[in-house]
Amino acid sequence: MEFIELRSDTCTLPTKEMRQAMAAAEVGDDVYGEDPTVNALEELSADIMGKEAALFLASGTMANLVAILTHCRRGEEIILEADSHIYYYECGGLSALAGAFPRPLPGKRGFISPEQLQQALRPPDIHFPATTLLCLENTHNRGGGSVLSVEKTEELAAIAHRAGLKVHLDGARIFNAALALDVDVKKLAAPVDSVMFCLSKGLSAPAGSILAGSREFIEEARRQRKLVGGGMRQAGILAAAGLVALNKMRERLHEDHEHAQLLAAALEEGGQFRVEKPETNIINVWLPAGKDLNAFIENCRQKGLLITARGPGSFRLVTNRHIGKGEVKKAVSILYSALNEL
Ligand code: TLP
Repeated sequence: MEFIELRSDTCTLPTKEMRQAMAAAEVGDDVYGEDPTVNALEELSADIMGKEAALFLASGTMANLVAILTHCRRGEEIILEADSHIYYYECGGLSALAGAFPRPLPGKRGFISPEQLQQALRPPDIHFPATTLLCLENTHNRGGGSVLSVEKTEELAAIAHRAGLKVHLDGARIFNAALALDVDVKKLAAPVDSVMFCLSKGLSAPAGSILAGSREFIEEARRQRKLVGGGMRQAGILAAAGLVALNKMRERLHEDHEHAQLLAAALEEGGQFRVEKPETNIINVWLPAGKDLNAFIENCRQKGLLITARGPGSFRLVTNRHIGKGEVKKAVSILYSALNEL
């Protein structure tokens, strides 16, 4: 059966151009810094983010972990939002592997307020861990692809910096955020010390994420990447697809946002689901009270639609390159028939 794929934009397949670039990629040993394609991808990434340097990593999870290992020592406290990907979906790696101590704050659609951050900052005292890092996420995954403005990013980063913290931005979908805000992505990255973004989500590369920051930060991050086994040798094969992703695929993300709007509006029209208004390509949806979420997801699968649970009674739809207007229409009809059969 041909499935309609709304589980995640991570499921996007590489384009023909990516596969050709991968086959033709010039490669070398990247641990020696000798892979020209990885070097080109890192240079382009740093340039796009407006940072001094960048590093290619296997995944977004690894890039966030390496950022934390580079910014923090064991026992230090990280302030982050309670639904953030780093806290919620990364196997507790910040503690298990980096030895950091998380201070999760509840946010609104993924974002904490400047007041909350201010209140969470405690004066130096031997009872408290040293707080050294603030992590932000833009767009926010569990917030339903919600977007943090340049001004809010600046405000939160300024409070953190005044208190001596560094700021890391999980920008897995930062190009979606920049598009929704109609700003250059550099403006979203400028207030933070490090930024991570994924090549393998809406941009459709088969694998890979980038961490960008100051030259000094990236030099140390390169060592931390080696520590976690992330030195990948002839990684230019993957970086070649990443270059196509950055050069060719950013310009089509607006289609995913438009399809998310269409999908949300059509679902809402039926009146049975509670649908959160999408800001980018992720839609959070709630089933009517008392309906069995697992049975609903299985019904959808049997009818050819793939979706994922996000919490009790709630699921997520993520538009991506493989979803056009036809798929949106079909998905809405499957979602309603799957609900009516419960
Ligand atoms: N998110 C995945 C799942 O892990 C939930 C998805 O399907 O959305 N930061 C953010 C904000 C993310 O959404 C993700 C992936 C990551 C980091 C991790 O990236 P990968 O999957 O490359 O490790």
